[in-house]
Amino acid sequence: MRHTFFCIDGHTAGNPVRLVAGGAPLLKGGSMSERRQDFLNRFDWIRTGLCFEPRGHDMMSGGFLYPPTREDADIGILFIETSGCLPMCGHGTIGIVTFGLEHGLIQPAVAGRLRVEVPAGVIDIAYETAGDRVTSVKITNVPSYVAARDVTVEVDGIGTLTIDVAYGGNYYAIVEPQGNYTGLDDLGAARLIELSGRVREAVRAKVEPVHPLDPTIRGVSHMLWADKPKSDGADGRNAVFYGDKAIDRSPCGTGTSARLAHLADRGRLKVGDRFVHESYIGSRFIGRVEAATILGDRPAIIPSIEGSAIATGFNTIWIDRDDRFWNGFQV
Ligand code: PYC
Repeated sequence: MRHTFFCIDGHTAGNPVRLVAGGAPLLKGGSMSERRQDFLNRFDWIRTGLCFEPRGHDMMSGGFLYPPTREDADIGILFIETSGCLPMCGHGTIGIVTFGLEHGLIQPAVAGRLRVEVPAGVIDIAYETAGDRVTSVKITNVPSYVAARDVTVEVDGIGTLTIDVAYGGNYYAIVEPQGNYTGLDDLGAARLIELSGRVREAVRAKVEPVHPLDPTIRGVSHMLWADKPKSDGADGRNAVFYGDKAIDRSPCGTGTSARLAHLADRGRLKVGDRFVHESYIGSRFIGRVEAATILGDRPAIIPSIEGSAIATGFNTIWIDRDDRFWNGFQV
Protein backbone atom coordinates (compact mmCIF):
# COMPACT_ATOMS: atom_id res chain seq x y z
CA MET A 1 0.00 0.00 0.00
CA ARG A 2 1.40 3.36 -1.04
CA HIS A 3 0.58 6.69 0.71
CA THR A 4 1.31 9.87 -1.27
CA PHE A 5 2.23 13.22 0.31
CA PHE A 6 2.47 16.37 -1.82
CA CYS A 7 4.97 18.65 -0.14
CA ILE A 8 6.43 22.11 -0.62
CA ASP A 9 9.97 22.00 0.71
CA GLY A 10 12.02 25.01 1.70
CA HIS A 11 13.79 26.64 4.60
CA THR A 12 13.40 29.41 7.14
CA ALA A 13 16.72 31.08 7.87
CA GLY A 14 18.44 27.85 6.82
CA ASN A 15 16.36 25.35 8.80
CA PRO A 16 14.22 22.95 6.75
CA VAL A 17 10.45 23.28 6.45
CA ARG A 18 8.35 20.65 4.71
CA LEU A 19 4.78 21.85 4.23
CA VAL A 20 2.70 18.73 3.63
CA ALA A 21 0.11 20.24 1.31
CA GLY A 22 -1.63 16.98 0.37
CA GLY A 23 -2.05 13.75 2.33
CA ALA A 24 -2.88 15.09 5.81
CA PRO A 25 -4.93 12.58 7.83
CA LEU A 26 -8.38 13.45 9.17
CA LEU A 27 -7.98 14.12 12.88
CA LYS A 28 -10.36 13.96 15.84
CA GLY A 29 -10.43 16.67 18.49
CA GLY A 30 -12.06 19.92 19.49
CA SER A 31 -8.79 21.91 19.43
CA MET A 32 -5.42 21.71 17.68
CA SER A 33 -4.00 20.45 21.00
CA GLU A 34 -6.46 17.50 20.98
CA ARG A 35 -5.76 16.88 17.29
CA ARG A 36 -2.04 16.77 18.14
CA GLN A 37 -2.75 13.96 20.63
CA ASP A 38 -4.88 12.11 18.06
CA PHE A 39 -2.11 12.44 15.46
CA LEU A 40 0.50 11.13 17.92
CA ASN A 41 -1.73 8.16 18.85
CA ARG A 42 -2.76 7.10 15.34
CA PHE A 43 -0.54 8.71 12.70
CA ASP A 44 2.93 9.17 14.13
CA TRP A 45 4.25 6.95 11.31
CA ILE A 46 3.58 9.86 8.95
CA ARG A 47 5.86 12.09 11.00
CA THR A 48 8.63 9.50 11.27
CA GLY A 49 8.23 8.49 7.62
CA LEU A 50 8.52 12.10 6.40
CA CYS A 51 11.10 13.40 8.91
CA PHE A 52 13.47 10.50 9.56
CA GLU A 53 15.85 9.01 7.01
CA PRO A 54 15.58 8.01 4.19
CA ARG A 55 12.99 10.73 3.30
CA GLY A 56 14.22 13.24 5.88
CA HIS A 57 17.25 13.88 8.07
CA ASP A 58 18.20 14.91 11.61
CA MET A 59 16.94 18.49 11.24
CA MET A 60 13.74 17.73 9.27
CA SER A 61 10.72 19.68 10.36
CA GLY A 62 7.43 20.78 8.84
CA GLY A 63 3.69 20.60 9.25
CA PHE A 64 0.16 20.34 7.88
CA LEU A 65 -2.51 22.97 7.37
CA TYR A 66 -5.95 22.22 8.86
CA PRO A 67 -9.18 24.15 9.11
CA PRO A 68 -9.15 25.76 12.57
CA THR A 69 -11.41 24.48 15.35
CA ARG A 70 -12.18 28.06 16.51
CA GLU A 71 -14.12 30.76 14.77
CA ASP A 72 -11.56 33.45 15.55
CA ALA A 73 -8.76 31.69 13.63
CA ASP A 74 -8.13 31.55 9.85
CA ILE A 75 -6.15 28.30 9.75
CA GLY A 76 -4.74 25.58 11.98
CA ILE A 77 -1.21 24.16 11.86
CA LEU A 78 0.01 20.82 13.15
CA PHE A 79 3.81 20.61 13.38
CA ILE A 80 5.95 17.56 12.74
CA GLU A 81 9.64 17.25 13.51
CA THR A 82 12.26 14.62 14.26
CA SER A 83 11.66 15.10 18.02
CA GLY A 84 7.86 14.80 17.86
CA CYS A 85 4.82 16.93 17.19
CA LEU A 86 5.74 20.27 18.70
CA PRO A 87 3.11 22.40 20.45
CA MET A 88 4.55 25.36 18.51
CA CYS A 89 7.35 25.91 16.01
CA GLY A 90 8.45 29.41 15.00
CA HIS A 91 10.64 28.69 12.01
CA GLY A 92 8.05 26.13 10.89
CA THR A 93 5.24 28.71 11.10
CA ILE A 94 7.24 31.27 9.08
CA GLY A 95 7.87 28.65 6.36
CA ILE A 96 4.38 27.15 6.33
CA VAL A 97 2.67 30.56 6.19
CA THR A 98 5.06 31.74 3.45
CA PHE A 99 4.64 28.66 1.23
CA GLY A 100 0.90 28.42 1.95
CA LEU A 101 0.31 32.04 0.92
CA GLU A 102 2.63 31.92 -2.09
CA HIS A 103 0.87 28.82 -3.44
CA GLY A 104 -2.73 29.81 -2.68
CA LEU A 105 -3.27 27.22 0.07
CA ILE A 106 -4.01 29.99 2.56
CA GLN A 107 -6.59 32.64 1.67
CA PRO A 108 -6.46 35.45 4.24
CA ALA A 109 -9.68 37.29 5.06
CA VAL A 110 -7.62 40.46 5.59
CA ALA A 111 -4.51 40.92 3.42
CA GLY A 112 -1.33 40.94 5.46
CA ARG A 113 -2.85 39.37 8.55
CA LEU A 114 -3.69 35.87 9.77
CA ARG A 115 -4.76 34.29 13.01
CA VAL A 116 -3.42 30.79 13.35
CA GLU A 117 -4.47 28.05 15.76
CA VAL A 118 -1.53 25.88 16.82
CA PRO A 119 -1.50 23.21 19.56
CA ALA A 120 0.03 25.71 22.02
CA GLY A 121 -2.72 28.32 21.46
CA VAL A 122 -3.51 31.09 19.00
CA ILE A 123 -0.85 33.22 17.34
CA ASP A 124 -1.16 36.34 15.20
CA ILE A 125 0.70 36.78 11.95
CA ALA A 126 1.54 39.99 10.09
CA TYR A 127 3.22 39.41 6.75
CA GLU A 128 4.61 41.48 3.90
CA THR A 129 4.72 40.69 0.22
CA ALA A 130 6.52 41.88 -2.92
CA GLY A 131 4.83 40.65 -6.09
CA ASP A 132 4.00 36.98 -5.54
CA ARG A 133 6.63 36.52 -2.83
CA VAL A 134 6.12 36.71 0.92
CA THR A 135 9.11 38.70 2.13
CA SER A 136 8.60 38.68 5.89
CA VAL A 137 6.44 36.98 8.50
CA LYS A 138 6.06 38.35 12.02
CA ILE A 139 4.56 36.03 14.62
CA THR A 140 3.04 37.37 17.81
CA ASN A 141 3.57 34.24 19.82
CA VAL A 142 1.91 32.50 22.75
CA PRO A 143 2.59 33.79 26.29
CA SER A 144 6.13 32.85 27.29
CA TYR A 145 7.57 32.57 30.80
CA VAL A 146 10.35 31.30 33.01
CA ALA A 147 9.47 27.97 34.62
CA ALA A 148 12.62 27.40 36.71
CA ARG A 149 15.68 29.45 37.69
CA ASP A 150 19.21 28.45 38.68
CA VAL A 151 18.94 24.70 38.22
CA THR A 152 22.39 23.24 38.88
CA VAL A 153 23.38 20.11 36.97
CA GLU A 154 26.55 18.05 36.89
CA VAL A 155 27.24 16.80 33.37
CA ASP A 156 29.87 14.36 32.23
CA GLY A 157 32.33 16.06 29.86
CA ILE A 158 31.57 19.67 30.86
CA GLY A 159 31.07 19.71 34.64
CA THR A 160 28.68 21.90 36.62
CA LEU A 161 26.26 24.17 34.77
CA THR A 162 23.60 26.52 36.10
CA ILE A 163 20.55 26.62 33.88
CA ASP A 164 17.20 28.41 33.65
CA VAL A 165 14.15 26.76 32.06
CA ALA A 166 11.86 28.94 29.95
CA TYR A 167 8.81 28.35 27.76
CA GLY A 168 8.26 29.97 24.37
CA GLY A 169 5.93 27.34 22.83
CA ASN A 170 8.30 24.52 23.90
CA TYR A 171 10.32 24.24 27.12
CA TYR A 172 14.01 25.20 26.80
CA ALA A 173 16.96 24.61 29.10
CA ILE A 174 18.90 27.85 28.64
CA VAL A 175 22.65 27.89 29.31
CA GLU A 176 24.41 31.23 29.38
CA PRO A 177 28.19 31.66 29.27
CA GLN A 178 29.63 30.74 32.68
CA GLY A 179 32.69 29.02 34.15
CA ASN A 180 32.42 25.71 32.29
CA TYR A 181 30.78 27.10 29.12
CA THR A 182 32.69 29.94 27.51
CA GLY A 183 30.82 30.26 24.20
CA LEU A 184 29.63 28.45 21.10
CA ASP A 185 32.84 28.67 19.10
CA ASP A 186 34.88 27.21 21.95
CA LEU A 187 32.76 24.05 21.76
CA GLY A 188 31.87 23.72 18.06
CA ALA A 189 28.85 21.93 16.54
CA ALA A 190 29.92 18.31 17.07
CA ARG A 191 30.71 18.83 20.74
CA LEU A 192 27.51 20.85 21.28
CA ILE A 193 25.49 17.93 19.94
CA GLU A 194 27.38 15.44 22.07
CA LEU A 195 26.86 17.49 25.25
CA SER A 196 23.33 18.75 24.64
CA GLY A 197 21.61 15.38 25.02
CA ARG A 198 23.41 14.83 28.32
CA VAL A 199 22.62 18.32 29.63
CA ARG A 200 18.94 17.92 28.66
CA GLU A 201 18.79 14.55 30.48
CA ALA A 202 20.35 16.08 33.59
CA VAL A 203 17.85 18.97 33.57
CA ARG A 204 14.94 16.58 32.97
CA ALA A 205 15.97 14.59 36.04
CA LYS A 206 15.54 17.74 38.16
CA VAL A 207 12.66 19.70 36.60
CA GLU A 208 9.48 18.73 34.78
CA PRO A 209 7.71 21.94 33.80
CA VAL A 210 4.01 21.66 32.95
CA HIS A 211 2.14 24.31 30.98
CA PRO A 212 -0.18 26.21 33.37
CA LEU A 213 -3.17 25.89 31.01
CA ASP A 214 -2.48 22.73 28.96
CA PRO A 215 -0.97 19.77 30.85
CA THR A 216 -0.27 17.93 27.56
CA ILE A 217 2.58 20.43 27.09
CA ARG A 218 5.26 19.35 29.53
CA GLY A 219 8.93 18.58 29.88
CA VAL A 220 12.15 20.10 28.61
CA SER A 221 12.34 19.16 24.93
CA HIS A 222 14.95 21.64 23.68
CA MET A 223 18.22 23.24 24.79
CA LEU A 224 19.41 26.74 24.01
CA TRP A 225 23.09 27.58 24.34
CA ALA A 226 23.20 31.37 24.54
CA ASP A 227 26.17 33.47 23.50
CA LYS A 228 27.18 37.04 22.73
CA PRO A 229 26.50 38.23 19.15
CA LYS A 230 29.00 37.45 16.42
CA SER A 231 28.10 40.06 13.81
CA ASP A 232 27.20 43.75 13.77
CA GLY A 233 23.61 44.61 14.59
CA ALA A 234 22.85 41.37 16.45
CA ASP A 235 22.12 41.32 20.18
CA GLY A 236 22.75 37.66 20.88
CA ARG A 237 23.57 34.33 19.28
CA ASN A 238 22.39 30.83 20.04
CA ALA A 239 22.61 27.18 19.19
CA VAL A 240 19.31 25.37 19.76
CA PHE A 241 19.47 21.61 20.12
CA TYR A 242 16.42 19.48 19.28
CA GLY A 243 15.66 15.84 18.59
CA ASP A 244 18.75 13.72 19.15
CA LYS A 245 21.26 15.29 16.78
CA ALA A 246 19.94 18.58 15.45
CA ILE A 247 21.28 22.10 15.87
CA ASP A 248 18.69 24.53 14.54
CA ARG A 249 20.04 26.39 11.50
CA SER A 250 17.61 29.23 12.21
CA PRO A 251 17.66 31.33 15.40
CA CYS A 252 14.62 29.22 16.47
CA GLY A 253 11.29 30.98 16.94
CA THR A 254 10.17 29.29 20.14
CA GLY A 255 13.77 29.37 21.40
CA THR A 256 13.96 33.11 20.76
CA SER A 257 10.60 33.54 22.53
CA ALA A 258 11.87 31.57 25.54
CA ARG A 259 15.08 33.63 25.53
CA LEU A 260 13.08 36.89 25.46
CA ALA A 261 11.01 35.66 28.44
CA HIS A 262 14.25 34.71 30.17
CA LEU A 263 15.93 38.07 29.55
CA ALA A 264 12.78 39.93 30.63
CA ASP A 265 12.54 37.82 33.79
CA ARG A 266 16.17 38.63 34.58
CA GLY A 267 15.45 42.36 34.07
CA ARG A 268 17.67 42.61 31.00
CA LEU A 269 14.84 43.37 28.53
CA LYS A 270 11.65 45.33 29.02
CA VAL A 271 8.39 45.71 27.13
CA GLY A 272 9.07 47.30 23.72
CA ASP A 273 12.71 46.14 23.54
CA ARG A 274 13.99 44.54 20.34
CA PHE A 275 16.47 41.65 20.34
CA VAL A 276 18.11 40.54 17.10
CA HIS A 277 18.95 36.87 17.50
CA GLU A 278 21.62 35.18 15.37
CA SER A 279 21.65 31.48 14.69
CA TYR A 280 24.63 29.16 14.75
CA ILE A 281 25.06 29.75 10.98
CA GLY A 282 24.53 33.53 11.23
CA SER A 283 20.92 33.82 10.03
CA ARG A 284 18.65 36.18 11.99
CA PHE A 285 15.23 36.67 13.54
CA ILE A 286 14.08 39.96 15.02
CA GLY A 287 12.56 39.36 18.44
CA ARG A 288 10.61 41.84 20.49
CA VAL A 289 9.00 41.89 23.93
CA GLU A 290 5.50 43.02 22.90
CA ALA A 291 3.69 43.03 26.24
CA ALA A 292 3.66 41.76 29.78
CA THR A 293 0.95 39.28 30.73
CA ILE A 294 0.06 36.53 33.20
CA LEU A 295 -0.01 32.82 32.30
CA GLY A 296 -1.95 30.88 34.95
CA ASP A 297 -0.47 32.57 38.00
CA ARG A 298 2.97 33.20 36.45
CA PRO A 299 4.33 36.52 35.15
CA ALA A 300 4.85 36.13 31.41
CA ILE A 301 5.49 38.12 28.26
CA ILE A 302 4.03 38.14 24.76
CA PRO A 303 7.02 37.86 22.42
CA SER A 304 7.17 38.38 18.68
CA ILE A 305 9.60 36.96 16.15
CA GLU A 306 10.08 38.05 12.59
CA GLY A 307 11.89 36.31 9.75
CA SER A 308 11.51 35.01 6.23
CA ALA A 309 11.46 31.73 4.32
CA ILE A 310 12.26 30.47 0.84
CA ALA A 311 10.56 27.57 -0.95
CA THR A 312 13.04 25.30 -2.71
CA GLY A 313 10.68 23.05 -4.65
CA PHE A 314 7.80 20.60 -4.79
CA ASN A 315 8.37 17.12 -3.48
CA THR A 316 5.95 14.24 -3.98
CA ILE A 317 6.86 11.65 -1.37
CA TRP A 318 5.67 8.06 -1.20
CA ILE A 319 5.50 6.01 1.94
CA ASP A 320 5.16 2.46 0.68
CA ARG A 321 4.33 -0.26 3.24
CA ASP A 322 6.39 -2.70 1.17
CA ASP A 323 9.48 -0.58 1.82
CA ARG A 324 11.43 -2.00 4.76
CA PHE A 325 12.04 1.60 5.87
CA TRP A 326 8.47 2.84 5.26
CA ASN A 327 8.26 4.65 8.61
CA GLY A 328 11.85 5.89 8.63
CA PHE A 329 14.86 5.17 10.79
CA GLN A 330 17.42 7.03 12.87
CA VAL A 331 21.02 5.99 13.46
O1 PYC B 1 11.69 27.68 15.34
O2 PYC B 1 10.48 27.19 17.08
C1 PYC B 1 11.31 26.90 16.24
C2 PYC B 1 11.94 25.56 16.28
C3 PYC B 1 11.68 24.56 17.16
C4 PYC B 1 12.52 23.50 16.80
C5 PYC B 1 13.25 23.89 15.71
N1 PYC B 1 12.88 25.16 15.41
